Amino acid sequence: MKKKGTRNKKNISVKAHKKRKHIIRDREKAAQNVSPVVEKYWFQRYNLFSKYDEGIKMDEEGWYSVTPEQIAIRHALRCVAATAKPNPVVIDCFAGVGGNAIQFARMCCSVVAIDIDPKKLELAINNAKIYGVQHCIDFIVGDFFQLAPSLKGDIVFLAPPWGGPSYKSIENFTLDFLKPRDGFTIFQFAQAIAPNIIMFLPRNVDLQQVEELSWLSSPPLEVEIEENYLQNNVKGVTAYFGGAACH
Ligand code: MGP
Ligand code: SAH
Repeated sequence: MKKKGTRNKKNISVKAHKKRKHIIRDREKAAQNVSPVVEKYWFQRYNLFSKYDEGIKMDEEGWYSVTPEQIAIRHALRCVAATAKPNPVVIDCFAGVGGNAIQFARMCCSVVAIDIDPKKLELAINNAKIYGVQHCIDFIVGDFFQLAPSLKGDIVFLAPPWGGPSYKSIENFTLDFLKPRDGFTIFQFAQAIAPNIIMFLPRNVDLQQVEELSWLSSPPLEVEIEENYLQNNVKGVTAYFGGAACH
């Protein structure tokens, strides 16, 4: 038989434990400058980078834009499968804090990581060091549209800005909403680099328009579209074109 009062004591200690956990978490958040916009992504930090606690660094745009690690691994596996080469050259045209570039490098790709924001690439270099792959990545600060004509590679990876977390309030996300230029323009610049293109897009993207991107080539490129899930939630849509599509 339980002694009188045991249950109450247990409840109190569970409550105290929960309170302590909250206090520790709040201190951690404060130490890492977690703003209200970033908070929900901070709670998903180990899905974004499994090595988060080893010193991963982010800025606000990095938090809401980084490709979750398992999805970035999927993109990297598909890159390797798309070429018969042992070290394919992947051009990550909007590299951000390195979520994709790091996984490409871990799969033995040679990576060119471009971002217009020098601060992003500082963070990406820090993050690549944590995964031990900084030596496999050429980091280039610059505007993709200016650099594109001088780039050569096997696969082009495009994860451009979607316009911030409010992207999801748009019912039918047409390619015009992509930043800093519309999706058709981004795709045309990518085509000049290689006919093997991977594009990471919002889950509410207009799929008809995504298919139409393949018509920008003659004959049209093969296209394959997949939804990317993480713990039963769809996080985005990936379109594979040309040699990157499954035949
Ligand atoms: P989300 O929809 O803002 O988060 O971003 P979540 O947790 O799915 O939101 P919820 O409200 O549905 O619960 C989901 C994922 O999309 C992020 O983890 C990023 O990988 C990607 N993503 C989001 N944004 C705003 C961008 C962006 O601007 N650019 C790129 N390339 N990816 C983005
Ligand atoms: N895939 C990345 C996230 C990319 S977010 C990751 O997993 O970390 C999109 C990035 O595009 C932002 O970092 C932004 O600075 C960059 N960007 C915006 N305009 C650009 C341009 N004209 N050229 C290159 N990069 C650009």
